[in-house]
Amino acid sequence: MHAWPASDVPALPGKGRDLRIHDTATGGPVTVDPGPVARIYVCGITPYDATHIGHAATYNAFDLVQRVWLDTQRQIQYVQNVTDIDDPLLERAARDGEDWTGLAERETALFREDMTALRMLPPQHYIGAVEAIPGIVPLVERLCESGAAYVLDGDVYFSVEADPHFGEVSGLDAEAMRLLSAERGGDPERPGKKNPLDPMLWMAAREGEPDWDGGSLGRGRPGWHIECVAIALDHLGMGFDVQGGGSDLAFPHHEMGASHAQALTGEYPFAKAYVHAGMVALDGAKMSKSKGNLVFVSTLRRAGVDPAAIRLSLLAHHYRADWEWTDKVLDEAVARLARWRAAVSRPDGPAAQDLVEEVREALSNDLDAPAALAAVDRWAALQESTGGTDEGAPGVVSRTVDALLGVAL
Ligand code: 5CA
Ligand code: ZN
Repeated sequence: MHAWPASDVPALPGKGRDLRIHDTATGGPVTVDPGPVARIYVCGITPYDATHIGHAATYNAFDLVQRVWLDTQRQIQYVQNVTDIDDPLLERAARDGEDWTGLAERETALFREDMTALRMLPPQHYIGAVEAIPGIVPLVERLCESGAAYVLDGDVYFSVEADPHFGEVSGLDAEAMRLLSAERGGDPERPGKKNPLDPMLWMAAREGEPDWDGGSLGRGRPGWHIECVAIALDHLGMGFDVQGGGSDLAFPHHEMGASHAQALTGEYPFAKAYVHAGMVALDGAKMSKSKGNLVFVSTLRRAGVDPAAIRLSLLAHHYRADWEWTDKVLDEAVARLARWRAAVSRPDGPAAQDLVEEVREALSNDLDAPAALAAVDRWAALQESTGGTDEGAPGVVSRTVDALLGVAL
């Protein structure tokens, strides 16, 4: 699939800093030390509805990861998927009497527009589940041959016991895993499974649902976790730097993905760091397509909200925090954007070298965007109260905010 256009990332004076980030698997901060090419996989959308603020907040976190890396002169291999075949997509298409492919294409196109408007850097490889099927089938066949997978009434399951490291990504106990598995697409109650947690790798063709050639597996469609594993292994290989998503993906999705890949390759780990963003809520509950309590990026844009203000709303919250979207959040971002734009509109101002370093330090410290905003606020307040004589300082501030925060002033 094609991704979306990249906005320019200006180069900044001085030297970027290495990223320290919270890794779910170790439960603490790790210094990510990629080689000259940093490798990141971020789980993409299931395109049955428009991009909401929760999605945007999660993609914002991983956009910051890239901006910190780019500031250290690294190249980036960024891969993102689109889950363009899965139960929720088929259910929504059936509910609305619509063709599921049309629904997926339309919502993916809208996602691209939203990401472009928000100045999120595009992945180098943007891959749909459907186009990944020819690569998924041989992986499932290999898991079957090695005894890491088994067949139950035509469906193929992964045996979590095949990976000695199973459980290390989320660190959850068996009971917590069982509850989350039932909530998030698993089927722990299905009789005949070796372990109730075992996830499906390949679902045999169902009446009235789309299916594909699965070689020795028979016709069917892929499970969710193997989709991301196949795409990540194909474009990044084992031991890539960061796997990212919202905190609801830590279990089962990232746990199972790591186990699939580790059982397949005999290598460890799948990703060096598993990074998870907090959940954005609306009216007291997690924003989710299934609940319908959503604020869409596209709706805000159509109402004339500046995408830079939407982005500042996201940046005002630490990526690991759970937070609530309110009108006040947006109003404050709109006011901040106006203050910053006024401050950089003059040809001179207070010196900006310290500011560049403060923003770098904040972001390298587990992506502390609120601290970065506070640093820019201080400069803008100084500009407003006393001004300054440094020629070109406003330009440096503008480029810093653009390069490291993705906000065009
Ligand atoms: N296609 C899969 C990943 S392979 C999927 O989870 N799609 S999704 O459309 O449901 O979510 C896309 C991303 O947005 C995921 O990283 C998910 O964790 C994140 N996300 C979903 N809801 C929220 C929310 N309310 N707040 C923050 N992030 C969210
Ligand atoms: Zn995924």
